Amino acid sequence: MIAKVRHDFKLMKSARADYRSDRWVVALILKVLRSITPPPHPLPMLNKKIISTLGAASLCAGLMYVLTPLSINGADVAPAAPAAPVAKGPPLALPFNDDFESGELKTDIWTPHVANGGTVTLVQGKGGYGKYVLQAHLPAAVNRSIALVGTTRLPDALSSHAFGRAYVYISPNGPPQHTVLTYSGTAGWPQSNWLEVGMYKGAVQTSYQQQMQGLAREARGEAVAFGKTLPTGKWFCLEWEVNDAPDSLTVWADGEEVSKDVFTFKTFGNTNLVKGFADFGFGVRTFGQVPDGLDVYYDNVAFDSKRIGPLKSPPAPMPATP
Ligand SMILES: [Ca+2]
Repeated sequence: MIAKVRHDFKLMKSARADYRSDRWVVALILKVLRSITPPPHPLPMLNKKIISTLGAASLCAGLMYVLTPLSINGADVAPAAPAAPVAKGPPLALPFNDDFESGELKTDIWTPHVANGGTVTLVQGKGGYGKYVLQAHLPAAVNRSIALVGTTRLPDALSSHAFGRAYVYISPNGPPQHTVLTYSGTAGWPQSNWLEVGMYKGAVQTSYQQQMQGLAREARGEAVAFGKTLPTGKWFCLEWEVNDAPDSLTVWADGEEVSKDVFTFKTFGNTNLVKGFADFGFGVRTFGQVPDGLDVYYDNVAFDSKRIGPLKSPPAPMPATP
């Protein structure tokens, strides 16, 4: 019961809910004021000011609603990043694993999706496994930066049901707004449909995102769920299971289940919403700003048709910075 109340409270706190609620309240206040202040009124000028102020606020809210991308707390329907050459090649063999020991991003597999100062690079000296890990970096105080990579070389065996595993280090912590870590969906991200592992105020936020190109505005949007807190400041094993029948997502952190949800989207139901996993991506993307910047490191990013599980040896800790 308590968990249900906390879950509902988080949903109510979502930007979309707050925003729509604000618009409804402003409209209601305007209606009441107009009904109780028929002309002539003892204080016509005062009421005129109140009504004109609220009217202006309502107009601004309306304009914001029109001009703001459809999903305030979720995916931006506008193109999120300059188009990069899409990595092409035959479907990847399973199980697939990238330990990044190539020292350079394998651009025949991974297509960078970066924008607004976000960067994706292979770096050394951060612990994990071997020499290299992938660093997805968002700069401080920049709006809506993106540092993701994706591959469209998923084999057909993963089209309706897939598992992923990655070693992840989040530094310094989960930002207060919706933050993306992985997506699994149709080709063409961000104008696609996908199941997402993300964060919200440091806890897991998973979602189904229906943003496929060509969809009507009312057919776009998201269904969101919340889970337990993710570790920060340490390497941990992140695992996820995505399923298109029903559309569901389970997430584990160091073997502990931190979220498990089935997504029902508007009137579209909860099965075959994605319509085939063909594009997988990871890194970090946030909506809003991160005051101190944000780094999410990855190593041994893997996917398969069955649960992969942790590696036999633990990752090396990240050395302390002098
Ligand atoms: Ca490595």
